[in-house]
Amino acid sequence: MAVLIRSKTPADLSERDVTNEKHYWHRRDFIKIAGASAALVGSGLIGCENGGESAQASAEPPAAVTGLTKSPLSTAEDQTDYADATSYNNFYEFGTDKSDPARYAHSLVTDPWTIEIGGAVNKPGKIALEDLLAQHSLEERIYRLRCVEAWSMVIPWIGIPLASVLPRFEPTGNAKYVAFKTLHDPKQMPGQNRRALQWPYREGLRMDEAMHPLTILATGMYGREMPNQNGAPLRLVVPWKYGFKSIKSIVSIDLVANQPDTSWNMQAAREYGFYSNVNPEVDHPRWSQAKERRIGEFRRRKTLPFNGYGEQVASLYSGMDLKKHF
Ligand SMILES: Nc1nc2c(c(=O)[nH]1)N[C@H]1C(S)=C(S)[C@@H](COP(=O)(O)O)O[C@H]1N2
Ligand SMILES: [Mo]
Repeated sequence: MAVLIRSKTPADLSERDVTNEKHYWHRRDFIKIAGASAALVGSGLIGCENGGESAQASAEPPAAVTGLTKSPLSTAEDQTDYADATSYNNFYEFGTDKSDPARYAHSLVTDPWTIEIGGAVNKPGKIALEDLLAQHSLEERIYRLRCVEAWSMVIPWIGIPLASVLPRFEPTGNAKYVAFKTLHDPKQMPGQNRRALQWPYREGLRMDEAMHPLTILATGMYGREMPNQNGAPLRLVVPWKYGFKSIKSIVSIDLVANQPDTSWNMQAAREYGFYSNVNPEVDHPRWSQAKERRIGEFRRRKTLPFNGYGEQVASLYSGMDLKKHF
């Protein structure tokens, strides 16, 4: 099914929350109807366990999150419509079409959810997400997300800084990198029955990137808990890097001595490097990275180095050749 991208009207800007949700639920109804018939045929996922009933189950609105503090690290730019941010997604565990995650990700059970922290730490262990969150206050941070496919969004994320989570597990001197993994369970994630990527999805950061104050573990967006298609219940957000670094539905975090494998680098090393910093000067081998289309806008924008966060993060890479370490 074609993805509907609606352009912004002044009404949306003044009544953003209410209007967006109305459009969102309206669109869900549309998907429900279309999903029962022709739209599923092209997806390649028809016949898989949860195909037919998907839209209905995903129409449950995520619960509102209260008691948020607003982060001073937020951008003041116009936010992407909620409907677009939750229907135009990359989450290959549910299929490779942009519309697949919204249609299929309801089959993921996100509560209860446990995260295992291990590797070079003095206090390894498993922790229930609710216990982890009980130790932190949730913040809202409005960050840009820039996909390597040359589109971008501005999303009000809810989360906690990774830098306040890792020290609890007491990283040792051998902890130079952080390795993240997504859940691997083809019953819940039907896209894992195909070899679109090697599963589980994995990502990594250098320790100083992981500890940077801009890096967060996100548990929600737009004032609500995380929709499944956006990586519930816990995903990474690293706003100066391409979106594929922001691994969804995380079940393990390992502190490691050596640069870890990352899914897209394993898939196509020429196209996706470990660092993945947004860089208008380094083209993707198959397209330019100089411009991007902000979802909801018509005219393309110039892409900024480090996705516009250069002032905060460029020093992490001083002395590195960023054409080589792309
Ligand atoms: N586990 C997992 N995480 C993932 C992906 C994925 O396929 N699987 N896709 C990545 C890519 S390419 C992007 S652009 C972002 C998209 O996040 P969004 O759908 O919330 O906009 O998620 C990233 N995280
Ligand atoms: Mo992406």
